[in-house]
Amino acid sequence: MAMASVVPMDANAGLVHPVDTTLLAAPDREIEVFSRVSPDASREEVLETLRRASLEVRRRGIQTVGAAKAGHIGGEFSISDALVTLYLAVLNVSPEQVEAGDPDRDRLVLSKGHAANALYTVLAAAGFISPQALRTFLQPESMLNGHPARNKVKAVEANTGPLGHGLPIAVGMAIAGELDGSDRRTFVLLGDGELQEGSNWEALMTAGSRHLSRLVALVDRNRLQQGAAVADTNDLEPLADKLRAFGWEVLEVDGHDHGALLDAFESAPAASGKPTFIIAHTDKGHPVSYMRDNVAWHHKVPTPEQVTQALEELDALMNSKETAQ
Ligand SMILES: Cc1ncc(C[n+]2csc(CCOP(=O)(O)OP(=O)(O)O)c2C)c(N)n1
Ligand SMILES: [Mg+2]
Repeated sequence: MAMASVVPMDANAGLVHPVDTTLLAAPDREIEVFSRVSPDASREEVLETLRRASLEVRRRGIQTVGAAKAGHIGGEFSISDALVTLYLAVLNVSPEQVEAGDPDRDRLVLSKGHAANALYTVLAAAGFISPQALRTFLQPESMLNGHPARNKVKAVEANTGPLGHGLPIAVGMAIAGELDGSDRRTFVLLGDGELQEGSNWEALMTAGSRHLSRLVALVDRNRLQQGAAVADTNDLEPLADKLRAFGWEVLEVDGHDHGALLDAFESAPAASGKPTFIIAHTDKGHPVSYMRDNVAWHHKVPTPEQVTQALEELDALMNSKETAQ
């Protein structure tokens, strides 16, 4: 019998057990680890790194879901560009800061916690967890649960999964940052279907009335929730007007355009002193042809043939040097 190879979870010793990495099929290659973009890099270089990293993250992400036979690939692909932009070019957070518990590190809350696999893959690409750990996704005793758990992964700032909790948590974090006199920023990523949860609107009201200028929320506006369109379930429009009425600075961007995302994130804190809300227009499943904008892919599992096709499409985009838009 072959010896099982085991991933030591150094950063989480005592919290999680080592997991047998032979449980999930190995990918065709481990994900590349990108360092945070250098402050000296040109904008062109920054955007090229984000473009490549976003394709790599999707490549590895669909292999993980295919191997684990579970996941939320559509909503993982719609939020991948925002996550990559944040971890590689925006957030003031490093693996060392997380390890040391630096109170001034920026915070990110993935409120749409069902996209956990995208978060883990970006954390691996940014050096916060080992690329090999991705092979343990959803396995018994793995630190990589189907929804992010902060007691298992140190770089995870809040447990999420039940929709409607991340924004209220982030508001609390932003208030705590002000009380601490810290310059840290708090970012929270939401789903558009998630915005139907009433708890968000209490949190939006609190953030607006308290002028939490160092709080940045982004909604993954892919127009689809689980099994139906958002507009056919409980319409959010006119969303930007509602958010402005709640005291937020509102920006609308193409959520797959790294340059636009970068500019939007960097515009906060706004001169107005209001919290910033970014409506990121995206496609669920972007950019894979059979998945894009198709509600079935909320949590459908790709067959091995569909994984292969997605890898071919992603590799073609990687090689063509075109943007994936
Ligand atoms: C309170 C709560 N109700 C229901 C669910 C089950 N659920 C998980 S994802 C999802 C759809 C969310 O849609 P959206 O926020 O638009 O996510 P995205 O399109 O970004 O995947 C639902 C209903 C949940 N996680 N939490
Ligand atoms: Mg959605």
